[in-house]
Amino acid sequence: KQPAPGDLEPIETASRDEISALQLERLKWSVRHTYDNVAPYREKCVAKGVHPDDLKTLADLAKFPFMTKLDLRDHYPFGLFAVPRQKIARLHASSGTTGKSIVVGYTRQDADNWADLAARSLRAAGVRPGDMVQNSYGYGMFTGGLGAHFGIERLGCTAVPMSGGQTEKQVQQIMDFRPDAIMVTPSYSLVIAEEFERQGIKPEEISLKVGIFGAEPWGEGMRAEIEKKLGIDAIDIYGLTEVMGPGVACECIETKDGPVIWEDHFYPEIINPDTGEVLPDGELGELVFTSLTKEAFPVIRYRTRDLTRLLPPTARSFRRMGKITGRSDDMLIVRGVNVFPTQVEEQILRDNRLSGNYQIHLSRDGHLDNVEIRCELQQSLSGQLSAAEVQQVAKELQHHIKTIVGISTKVNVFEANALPRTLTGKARRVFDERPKQ
Ligand code: ADP
Ligand code: K
Repeated sequence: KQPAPGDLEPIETASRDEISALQLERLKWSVRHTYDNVAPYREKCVAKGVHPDDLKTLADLAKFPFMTKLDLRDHYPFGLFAVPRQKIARLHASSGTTGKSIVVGYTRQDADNWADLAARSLRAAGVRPGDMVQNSYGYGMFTGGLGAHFGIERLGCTAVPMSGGQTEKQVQQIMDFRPDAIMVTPSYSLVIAEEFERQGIKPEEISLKVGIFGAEPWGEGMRAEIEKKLGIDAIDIYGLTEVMGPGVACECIETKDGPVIWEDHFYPEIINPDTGEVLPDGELGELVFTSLTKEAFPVIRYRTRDLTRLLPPTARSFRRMGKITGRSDDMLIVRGVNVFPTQVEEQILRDNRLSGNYQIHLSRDGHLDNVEIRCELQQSLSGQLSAAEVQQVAKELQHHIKTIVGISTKVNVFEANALPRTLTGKARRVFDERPKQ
């Protein structure tokens, strides 16, 4: 499955020297652009005593301050944009560390670059112009749906904007339209696979040849299962809203050895999450990205909180990233959706019939994540409400979490003091019983 000559952009097979030279030139522009136009970042630089003139080599980037999700929250919604709002062609949003979401923006040029990189990712996955691609990532404020969509069109493919859910319809459309590829979260792809099985459709009767999976961690075991059940090659795509969206990195079908980072647009570093010190390639730490071309929402040393390592180039001249082994914060990923426990907590605290004590239990039911919220009534209400009234409290909380946090849950409301309390230290809120990838 080697790419045909002329399929690749010259930079994908350039020498490391050429890549480093391009990175340095773009990095100087990006740091200066951010310093000049994003006041909160400039203030951080001034406090640290660094200036864009101090950036003479790629290694000098280590002198500059980090950006984090907290910065996005503190300057919600548009405070970190480097261009006037009128120059923003599109907005997207993702989970912040509290109830508020974080907002990112793209100029026309940024959106164009994103479509190019999503198209490059599809090509790396073996998709070619003229192929049909069913896009089963959710459309909306999430970057997944539209990010993939514009990449499909940019490559010259036929886009099927199916979005998530409606599993029977997903299957019927694949059988009727005969798409060559699918883009979807790995966990949902297995639900689709099971619907094929249920209908007695064999892998060799399914038109799909390749699937491009991301938004949540998945391992080699899951890859083997997806490939067998759907009769396809399963490819890993990585991205995050703050840095762009899907297509920051993508695996190549000829090697399937970890997502290739599109280093001509994103400069990666791995740091020790405790000290912030830069680690050599190959060592496990926190992945940090600096955007090299973004106009509207440039990021300098953005801490992803994803734990992984940088690997040497193989199928392309760019470096690869290893599997994500975990996160250095408490963000949970539920069916591809990012969730912070504090977002759930906020909804519980809004209801004064509930005490603030709660637990989040995560399990895997078949292939999908299941979330159960356990909470308890206020002391003063304990024993006072009928079963129907308690049921109503649960129903309302479930509704608020669904509409505001964006995940489906099962809510169980207990009597006061039913949940164990810890006398010392932090209460244990999250019980994640999902199998490790
Ligand atoms: P996306 O829609 O691409 O998932 P989000 O901003 O909602 O974007 O979530 C980004 C986070 O999702 C990443 O920081 C990472 O934790 C996780 N993620 C995205 N893609 C992958 C992947 N291929 N493997 C593991 N985790 C992933
Ligand atoms: K995600």
